Amino acid sequence: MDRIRTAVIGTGFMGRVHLEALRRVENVDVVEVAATSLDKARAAAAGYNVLNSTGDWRDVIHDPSIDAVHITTPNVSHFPIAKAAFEAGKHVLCEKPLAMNVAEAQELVALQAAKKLRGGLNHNLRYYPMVQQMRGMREAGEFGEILVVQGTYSQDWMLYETDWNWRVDPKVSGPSRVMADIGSHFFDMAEHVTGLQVSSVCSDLQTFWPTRKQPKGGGESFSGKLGATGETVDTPIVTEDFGATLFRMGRARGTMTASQVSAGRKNGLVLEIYGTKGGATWRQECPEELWLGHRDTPNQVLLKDPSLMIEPARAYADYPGGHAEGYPDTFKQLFRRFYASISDTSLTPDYPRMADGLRQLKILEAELASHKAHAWMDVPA
Ligand code: SOE
Repeated sequence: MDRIRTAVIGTGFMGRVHLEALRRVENVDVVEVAATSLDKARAAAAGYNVLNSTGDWRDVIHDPSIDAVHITTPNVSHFPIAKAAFEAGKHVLCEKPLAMNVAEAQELVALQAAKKLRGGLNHNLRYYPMVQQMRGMREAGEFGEILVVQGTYSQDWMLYETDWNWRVDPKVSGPSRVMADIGSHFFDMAEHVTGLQVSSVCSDLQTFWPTRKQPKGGGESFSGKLGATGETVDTPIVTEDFGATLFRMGRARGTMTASQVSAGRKNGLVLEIYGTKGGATWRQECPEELWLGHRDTPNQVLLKDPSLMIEPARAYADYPGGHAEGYPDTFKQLFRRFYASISDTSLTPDYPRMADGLRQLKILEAELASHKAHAWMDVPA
């Protein structure tokens, strides 16, 4: 099998997770790391044994020997980098959200199709084995017709006025924070698992901290008590700390909340689905378990074990029962499938695509419009 030469652009929390996961993809060599400074790029490259580094992402784009790029930079640069990469003939795996708005995302979807390149979007959370088990069981009809979809994505890392990260700046992150950053994971998973599409939304957003104390030296994601200390500037905040959405998926009905201020919840994505024959609940904080709900017999908890999983889901579990697979493994599963589709152009992509990124931005724009108008909004197909 030909080896694929790839580069990672961005060396924050996500860049490091991508670099690590890429080392677990058999036919890929990471040949360059790009950051906003050469020093940062060198430090990340050294940590993952990558030979080349640059302080300018354009060097990667202009290198004809590079086949694919991973974009793990703050949101505002996803669009220009992805556009330049497609124009230069490179496959793109982009962090979410795909772009700052629907119009940019539409341009990327069209460009990728015109160039006949592969484009993946990192909604990695689909690839926990027990999420695939839930999807496989739903496809096999085990829950019957899905009636109710409920859940949350709750975190606490932005609870205090002193918590700071680039995601609070709308010029860098976009007009929404929690709905774009984590609400989008909930909806991607809800649609992926149920096979239904969100058709309309009614949303309420809240910014609890109208100003935050911005550290003069910047702040890291999830730094919590280890966060920056020292001089700060009081900075006005316009993006939401919390959001709630009522939604319709055709005949099915649902509710979700997304929060970065829920004390004690570290990465609490919960998806509950209830159908005419049974229900299921998956929790990211206990990802190896799937709760199965029954009306007339005792409920069950299925612990991940490939030998007990439904056939299509088994391929997403690489370890035996009792050998936990977690967050970093979801990246490995997604990247393997992305690179397999580059090696074998006849493969139908089995990973979130540019179109899925566009879909999430359509849901997001409907949520923002709904909050503003205090009204239900339809989500265009
Ligand atoms: C921050 O809220 C964040 O890192 C998200 O950006 C990720 O997508 C999610 O997986 C964990 O939380």
